[in-house]
Amino acid sequence: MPRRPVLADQAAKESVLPRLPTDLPTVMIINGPNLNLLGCRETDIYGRETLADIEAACVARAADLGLAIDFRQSNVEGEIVTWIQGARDEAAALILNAGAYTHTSIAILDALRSLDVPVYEVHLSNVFRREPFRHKSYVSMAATGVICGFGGLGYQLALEAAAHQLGRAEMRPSENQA
Ligand code: DHK
Repeated sequence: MPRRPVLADQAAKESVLPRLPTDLPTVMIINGPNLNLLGCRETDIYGRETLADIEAACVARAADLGLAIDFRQSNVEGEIVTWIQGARDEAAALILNAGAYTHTSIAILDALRSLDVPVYEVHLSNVFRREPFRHKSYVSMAATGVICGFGGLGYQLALEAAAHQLGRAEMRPSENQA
């Protein structure tokens, strides 16, 4: 059966995780333009995993790490800026794959600079092996760290980094077993 991409803004509206109040620290995960087309867009570069696959893997990993996630996607720069601003009050950390806005958006950089929570920049592809215009990242200028080139696994690595920085790493079941 062909894999269907997540429609634009579907990820925001139909998140696997209901937006319920939680006692767990929430990691907001924001995906930028064209990432709704993962799984059918330039699969030689981005792979066959859909955004829904990545979200499901993040939900499972976050549960292991004692974190909640709020997973979103938008093709609209201003909406991403508004979500980043919202992370000031709603999130303990932010994972951001800003797609092509990574390389162009001073508005996103300014919004990130308003945060005082850790920011993890993620890219599926290794942007440094690609065109020179992808080597410049405005997001990096405000990011705590950058993960690129590991496909969807990069999101889980970022969650792991967030768990360490938020003091949740001891929540891993493997480390709690006697
Ligand atoms: C995704 C995009 O859409 C590109 O515009 C970036 C990034 C790279 C990624 O690898 O996830 O240049």
